[in-house]
Parts: sequence; structure tokens; C-alpha cells
Amino acid sequence: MDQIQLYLVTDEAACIGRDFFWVVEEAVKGGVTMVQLREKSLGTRAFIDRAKRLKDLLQPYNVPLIINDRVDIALAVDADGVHVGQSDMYYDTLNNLLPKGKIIGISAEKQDDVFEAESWDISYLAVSPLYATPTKTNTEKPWQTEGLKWVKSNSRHPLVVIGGLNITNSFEAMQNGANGIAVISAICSAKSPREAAQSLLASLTTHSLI
Ligand code: 3NM
Repeated sequence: MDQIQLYLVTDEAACIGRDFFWVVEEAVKGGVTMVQLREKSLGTRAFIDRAKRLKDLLQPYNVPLIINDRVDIALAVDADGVHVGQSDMYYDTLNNLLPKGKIIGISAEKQDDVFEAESWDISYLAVSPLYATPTKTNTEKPWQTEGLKWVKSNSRHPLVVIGGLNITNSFEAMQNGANGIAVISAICSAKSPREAAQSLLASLTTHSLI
């Protein structure tokens, strides 16, 4: 699944006052390969409006739109897929609701989650969180590199790492089993989201000089 290589997860607060859609478009111009719309406080109608606008923005770039948690929103806008965490909808329910061919991503926060996901037909497993991050503090214990290696050897799914990923640690994550990195602040809060995306993409295959 090449689309998970540089996965932008959105967070308007992390855009530090810049226009949300400008930040996403700049990031896409810089090489982001997939975008997840993650909204924890928008009302349903506003969420749909935002998802529609984001879908229109991403379509010309051929970048898939994933909706966090809300399957109804994904269906309403015909998004490319859904990402769920461990307290969101059950895999079976989600799989029944989504049309065939949609992307399904699931977060694995502990070893049992990894074992359980083995029988599921998912597009990727998110190793969550890889590192501690100020962007989301109500997480399980970070996996760290050792945990990532463990997931790699116990999962058949493509792996996305999330939590604290940046230019200095992305290469290490890729070397230890990640197929892609998911980021909020490293792109949304960067002075130039476009340049940040470019550098992150380059750092996935080359050691950073920083
Ligand atoms: N989910 P940043 S960590 C949205 O562990 C999210 O599931 C996480 O932000 C998880 O790239 C996280 O700024 C925040 O560290 C990631």
C-alpha cells in the first residue's frame, strides 16, 4: 500500500492560525500520499461540509481521503476509507457498512490488538503511538522502536507509525518495519507545510543530515 508512505492526519489547532485547506494543499504539493480528516469536535453537518471540500481539493492530486472514526461521514461523502481506533466501531460492523474496495485502517495500541487484527481484511495497521507526543496525550504506552520490531514480526499488514514522528526519527522507523509514517505537527505546524512534507518524504529513504 504505497499510499500510506507519508500520511497526513489533520488537526486545525496544529495549523497555528493558518487556513486549514491551505495547509493541506501545501502538504499535498510537497508530496503527502494520503490524508486523514480527524475532527473531534465538529458537528455532523460541518464535518460533512469539511470532508466534501477536502475531497474536492484532494481529487485532482489523486490523494485518498480517509475519515477518522465516523463511518457515516465517510459514506456521506464517498470518502476513500475510514480509520478507527480501539474504542471506535468494531471491525466487523465497519466492514459490513463500507462498500468493497474502501481503505480500512485500524490502530493497534497493544500486543493483543495486533493478534486480533491478523484475521481482518484491513489496508494497514497503525502502530499507535510509536513515540510519546504532546499532540495526543491520552494514549497507551508508546511502542518505541523495539515494539515496532515486535509488531513487524507478528503482523501480516502494512504498518503505519504515528505519534512523535519527525524528520529526525522517520528513517529509523522505516528501517525497523514501518511502511509509512503518519504525522500531525511535523507538517501542520511547520513554517512551510510543503517543504516539511518534501523533507519528510526524502527522510523516509535517506538518513537525515540534521
Ligand atoms: N493518534 P504528532 S498519536 C492522532 O497514538 C494521533 O493513535 C495517535 O501527532 C495514536 O504527529 C496522534 O504531532 C497524534 O505527534 C500524532
